[in-house]
Amino acid sequence: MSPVSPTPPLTLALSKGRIFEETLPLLEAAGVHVAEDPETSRKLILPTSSAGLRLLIVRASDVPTYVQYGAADFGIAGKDVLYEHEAHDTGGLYQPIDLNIARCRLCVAVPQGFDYQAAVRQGSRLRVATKYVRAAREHFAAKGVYVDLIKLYGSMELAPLVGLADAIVDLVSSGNTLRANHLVAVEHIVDISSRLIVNQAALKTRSAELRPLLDAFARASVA
Ligand code: PRT
Ligand code: MG
Repeated sequence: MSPVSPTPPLTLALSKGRIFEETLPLLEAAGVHVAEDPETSRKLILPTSSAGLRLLIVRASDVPTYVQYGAADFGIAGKDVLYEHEAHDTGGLYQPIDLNIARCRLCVAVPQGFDYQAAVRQGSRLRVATKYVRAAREHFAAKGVYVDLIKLYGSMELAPLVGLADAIVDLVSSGNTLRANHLVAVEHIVDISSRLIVNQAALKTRSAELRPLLDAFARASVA
């Protein structure tokens, strides 16, 4: 008799922090428990109560890459991350479900007292700092506003305070970070939430295992 190799568990890629925390109830709805907390455990691969599912803890912006190359079968990523990822890489990713978690909005913000509307009316060329270069470029192009985009990888709120930029394009949820840095949102670009993404090959070859999880996530995310 030839030995039968066991099927490897399905691998779900996601980031620690808000996405991990808001995914736990969705996993519970699918009957899956996660015993370890990635904030305290240093493990990057977390087992679950299901032998058929493990979690891969990666940077939020790396989730689409792991799923696209099949290192993870599926993953959870914000629309902000997916939109920027698609700017340089398309294909290989199927996006079946809006999970409605980690909700926020992408906004243009400026220092309190800066007359953004007047600057736009006068056709001033604005310096805008952002991590979301594709979304920002398309937003200002659609409005016909001239901008010089400055790519940053975090703490965009600092840029206008130290003269690096006139404005920022960043995610806002409670608004506390803007307020604490004397900034104000002047334009709402788009609402953001997180989507489930699935590797296209895995969707075909492992659909029997994936389907019950996708169905449970879809039911729990509208509840
Ligand atoms: O932190 P890291 O550089 O590793 O990556 P990341 O910032 O992309 O990851 P993480 O875990 O912070 O965010 C993961 C995803 O959560 C994002 O891709 C968004 O889709 C979503 N999300 C929801 C948010 C927020 N809400 C949010 N408020 N991501 C970031 N923020 C930041 C925002 O950039 C700003 O600095 O929180 C600050 C504003 O929050 P408020 O509550 O003060 O308005
Ligand atoms: Mg962050």
